[in-house]
Amino acid sequence: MRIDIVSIFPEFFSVLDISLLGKARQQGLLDVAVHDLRDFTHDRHRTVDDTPYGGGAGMVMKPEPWGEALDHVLGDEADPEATTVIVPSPAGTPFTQALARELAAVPHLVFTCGRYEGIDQRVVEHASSRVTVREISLGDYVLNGGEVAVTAMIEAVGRLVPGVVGNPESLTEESHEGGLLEYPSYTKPASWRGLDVPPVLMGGNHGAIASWRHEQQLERTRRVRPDLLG
Ligand code: JQB
Repeated sequence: MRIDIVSIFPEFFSVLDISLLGKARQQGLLDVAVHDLRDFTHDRHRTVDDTPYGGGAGMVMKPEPWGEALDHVLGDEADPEATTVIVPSPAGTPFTQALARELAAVPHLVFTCGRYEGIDQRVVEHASSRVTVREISLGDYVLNGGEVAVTAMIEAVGRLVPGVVGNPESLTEESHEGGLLEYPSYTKPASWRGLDVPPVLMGGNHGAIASWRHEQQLERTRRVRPDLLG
């Protein structure tokens, strides 16, 4: 999978050099390139923002640098099946595990990291005439820009790319894949600070363990996320 990121803070994404995604990049499973939006400006101050038409607080990102940056990363690509531009926004559709699965099947993802009050809406409109564009929100809270959201999205999508997570079974057993939260996990020692591991997990009865875990998933989901049960 090819991933391009455009941001005025390219150094933010050094985090992608480490851990699981860093290894996946070294193995060639993920090809990540980070681009500085200011490299696509032409004035001496490398200006990326301006005042909003219609008034209001804050600044808006100018369309011209974004247009040039997207022209650069998209090249002559025009297949809406093969390329998706992701525009993180508090006004986007919610990011979910199902959406992460969809995006993991797209060969080329382009992430646009806005700042200030966001990007001139015509950038979305124009890119939509060439490739698939999705405005996506990480969740219902306000961040200062797209970088943190993009990092979370790349981690969630990247680990679903075949080969990135060593044991693919660990992908299906976790929270949200089966529509339920995951069951609680325990490791050694069997007793710690007066707290014992649930005995069923130490009995070796695999049927009993599976039903206990499923019951825990249901109880936990009912208690903390009843909305998931519908
Ligand atoms: C600028 C962003 C998020 C991108 C996601 C999420 O856009 C704004 N509107 C009002 C106030 C502040 C901003 C700041 N901002 C670009 C940008 C916020 C994403 C964002 C997001 N994805 N919350 N905030 N879940």
